[in-house]
Amino acid sequence: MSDLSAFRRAKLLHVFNTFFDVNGSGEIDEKDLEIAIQKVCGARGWGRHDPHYNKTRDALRKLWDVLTSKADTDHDKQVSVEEWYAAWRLDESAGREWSHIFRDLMFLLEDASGDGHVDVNEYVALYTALGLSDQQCREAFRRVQKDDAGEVTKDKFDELWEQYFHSENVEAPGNYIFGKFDF
Ligand SMILES: [Ca+2]
Ligand SMILES: [Ca+2]
Ligand SMILES: [Ca+2]
Repeated sequence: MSDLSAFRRAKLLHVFNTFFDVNGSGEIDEKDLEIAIQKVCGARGWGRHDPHYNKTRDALRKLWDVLTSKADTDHDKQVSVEEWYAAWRLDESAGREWSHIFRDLMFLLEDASGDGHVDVNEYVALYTALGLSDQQCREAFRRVQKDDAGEVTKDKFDELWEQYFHSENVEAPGNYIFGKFDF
């Protein structure tokens, strides 16, 4: 993985740890998926009979399928950190088709109200559910939307996503889209 910089690896590892390896086992597997569904829906007050619950579960399952289809190259039904890095490197040379599917699903998850914008409450609710502190999330969101009016549209999200996953610029606002600001 020598051609991924330490900075980009740190950003990738944050998403791996926060979003996917929810139980901290060092690998992503189906157990993490179930916990993530419970955490995200629980934090938003969506019980099993809420239509939002099904929508979130379906989005997370799809995200999981997209992730494993690309990254689990040794087919052990787990994604290791090295497999995760390798998937991102491969995607860069393959036109980023995979990461764009991934990106669109992430936006669906973040925009809990479905109005096409991510606002501060949606952002903070999601990342605190995944274990980040409220204070850290608020500061990260403040930096994300520095030049905007307090909400992140899909177009803006796409731009920030590119910065997060592909930029070496430590000042880019996109570095803060996953609830963390101190890389
Ligand atoms: Ca795990
Ligand atoms: Ca694997
Ligand atoms: Ca929204």
